[in-house]
Amino acid sequence: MVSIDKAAIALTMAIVAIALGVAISGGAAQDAGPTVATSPTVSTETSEPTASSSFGADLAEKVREQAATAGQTIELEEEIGMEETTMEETTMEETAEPQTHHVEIPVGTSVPGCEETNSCWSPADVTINAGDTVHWMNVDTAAHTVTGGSPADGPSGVFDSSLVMVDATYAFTFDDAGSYDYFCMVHPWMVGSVTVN
Ligand SMILES: [Cu+2]
Repeated sequence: MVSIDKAAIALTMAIVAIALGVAISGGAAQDAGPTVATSPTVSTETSEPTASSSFGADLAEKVREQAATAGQTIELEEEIGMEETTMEETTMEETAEPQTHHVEIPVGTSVPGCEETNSCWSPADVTINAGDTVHWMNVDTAAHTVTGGSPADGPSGVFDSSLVMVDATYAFTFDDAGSYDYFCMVHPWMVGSVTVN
């Protein structure tokens, strides 16, 4: 989502930059013809030497006109850009692809201790969307299980990897929203959770 938003902002900025260039060149072309000199007591806004010079006054007028035109163009483009961003986000939600979330079974979890820092799984708690998959990888030097439920209540039956050997993996797709505690049946201090939105 973040990269999409950045892309949308970059696109909008590019559109504005192009529109600004067109507005300025268009304004310059319009002003290329005979210009009507207006009041000589013009600007304190520009640093052009305006003193008693009708050319300077004309130039200041042109600069102000171009600035005004460019300002209007930018406002218009910003509105268009915001609409495009909203449409993209809506489309993203409708077509959101299922994601895979990775959890490692870290080294050293076959002896107690990791539970003190909630690090028996890395990460121990993950939050996903319905339809997403969690993929566990055992990078420890011992076998473990990924078993839905809790040490106190036992296996829930929702998912159970059985033994996941060293360097092996287990994956489960969560189709239903809810909060799923899980643990390792070999090392019951290893507890984690998956929250499915
Ligand atoms: Cu274990």
